[in-house]
Amino acid sequence: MAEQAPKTDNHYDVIVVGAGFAGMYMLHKLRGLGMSVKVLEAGTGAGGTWYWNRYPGARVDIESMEYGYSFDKELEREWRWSERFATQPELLRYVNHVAEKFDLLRDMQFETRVETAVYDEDGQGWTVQTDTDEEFSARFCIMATGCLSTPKNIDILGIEDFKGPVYKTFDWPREGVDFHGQKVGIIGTGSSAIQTIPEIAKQAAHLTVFQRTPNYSIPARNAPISAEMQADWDANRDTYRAQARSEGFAAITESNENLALETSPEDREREYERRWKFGGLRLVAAYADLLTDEDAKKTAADFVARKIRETVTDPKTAGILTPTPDMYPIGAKRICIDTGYYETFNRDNVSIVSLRDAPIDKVTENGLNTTNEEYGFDALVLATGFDAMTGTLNRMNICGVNGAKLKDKWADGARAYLGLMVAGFPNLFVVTGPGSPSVFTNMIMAIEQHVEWIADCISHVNERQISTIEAAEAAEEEWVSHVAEVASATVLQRADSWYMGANVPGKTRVFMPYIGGFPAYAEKCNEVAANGYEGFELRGAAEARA
Ligand code: N01
Repeated sequence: MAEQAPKTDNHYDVIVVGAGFAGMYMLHKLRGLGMSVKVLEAGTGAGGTWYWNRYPGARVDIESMEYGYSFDKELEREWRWSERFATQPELLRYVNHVAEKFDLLRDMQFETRVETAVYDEDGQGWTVQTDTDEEFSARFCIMATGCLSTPKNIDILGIEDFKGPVYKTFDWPREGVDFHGQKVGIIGTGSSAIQTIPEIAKQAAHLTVFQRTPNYSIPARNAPISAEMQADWDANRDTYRAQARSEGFAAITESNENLALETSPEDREREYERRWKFGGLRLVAAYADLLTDEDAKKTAADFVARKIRETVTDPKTAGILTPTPDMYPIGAKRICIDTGYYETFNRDNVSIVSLRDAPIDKVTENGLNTTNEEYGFDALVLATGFDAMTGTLNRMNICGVNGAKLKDKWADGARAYLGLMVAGFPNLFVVTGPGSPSVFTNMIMAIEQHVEWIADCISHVNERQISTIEAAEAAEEEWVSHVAEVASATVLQRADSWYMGANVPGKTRVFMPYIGGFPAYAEKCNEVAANGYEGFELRGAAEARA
């Protein structure tokens, strides 16, 4: 069949790629500036992460009250979360409510995956091409493509030979899956698996969990939001939001300057116990040295290990489920927040296989062989994770000045100034890009801060009739060094984590998020803007770089 020429009549002020929380707010904000905007999204609806990750048990790991958008008071007042940690269906209802309230859908085009984004040779903006064979152009292109949106390639031998269904947590069937009466295998024990294992176990005849590396998981203590909690939030919302923004994670974690190693074992135990009982992320924020000191981390790791042993009745299973400090320091892989995870291993219909002892040899027609044993099952679930932070952008063919490709520039690790813009790629913004706090914070707060900064920046550029803005090489270099320096002061680089790109074979090992804390980062962004976008090159129409 002859190739069709792409359509060319789609010009906008801004193209936003992705209709998750970032793309939705970006659209709303830019409309407020009177700009024409098109949002292009691969899914059939808005919601990003919460659109794709529909596996049973999927929940937010930040308290729902803190997770909703904060930019609109009326929205905050009118929306009622039903649980402390909202489920994916509730989050998707919220997404649709926001989309309707701000009339967002009319500028969104779904089932449209951006494949190529090319900086125009005349220096005036970007042209993107999609898998629908359409072409769109705009002065600005904003990648609101998420940090965990491209699954890593499935690097398991024989997976295509399996005769039964293979379900992926990151692309779960919209109609759901009924596991009743089935023998199920699941590969992976990261956050997704830890949330879905208890739910699948409730249905399956038998569930076999294949674990390569155990994770530290903390109970969410999820519960309905009580009338008292709702009333408290209604009365103090602004204070709580400000408190979240003042903390490193941009969430209320009761972080403080106390040091685990300067606290008596009894007081430390009491504090860990209090936070363990409260549930969620607070345990890992108990002491400032939990980020930087291996011995401090060991105190928290020992505490969680003890909890695992107390919960899991079979000592061998408990041993397999318990990470040890020689594997990686607690927190260096993203802490998981669960509902009944460890308890699930006390069920008769659940077993765990340690792939550390005997790795997967291959997947077969009817199950899986490790180097030791054969396992049979009817359905396979993959919870194998993402090519985080850079995967989506590297897979898109993004070409900047003189056709330079982003993926070549990032071959030895992502480079971006403030995680917002990349030298050589004028008028292209990234929301929560590598080098920004992003995944080390409450993502909604990080998204709002970036969206507002980008909108202000575009407004500044427009008011001064500047045609292009681009990160300066020197400023980018300095920021990338700073991100690395801050990370190297911690022990987070010791794990083979997705923060490091180490979960993807062949990916350069670089710590990608900025962990200097949300307040310091936001202050730096504000300073840069107040100083006339220091570290950026702003060019007028006459000097636009082609
Ligand atoms: O992915 P992961 P995830 N053979 O990379 C294993 C966010 N999130 O989707 O550690 C065998 O954490 C891999 O083993 P190992 C959250 O930020 C949030 O679970 O590489 N095993 C690991 O156990 C989270 O951190 C929520 O040795 C293989 C697992 O698969 C991030 O998303 C919920 C393998 C992958 O774990 C990613 O979580 C869910 C192989 N070939 C996710 N390849 C919330 O609560 C991989 N594995 C909001």
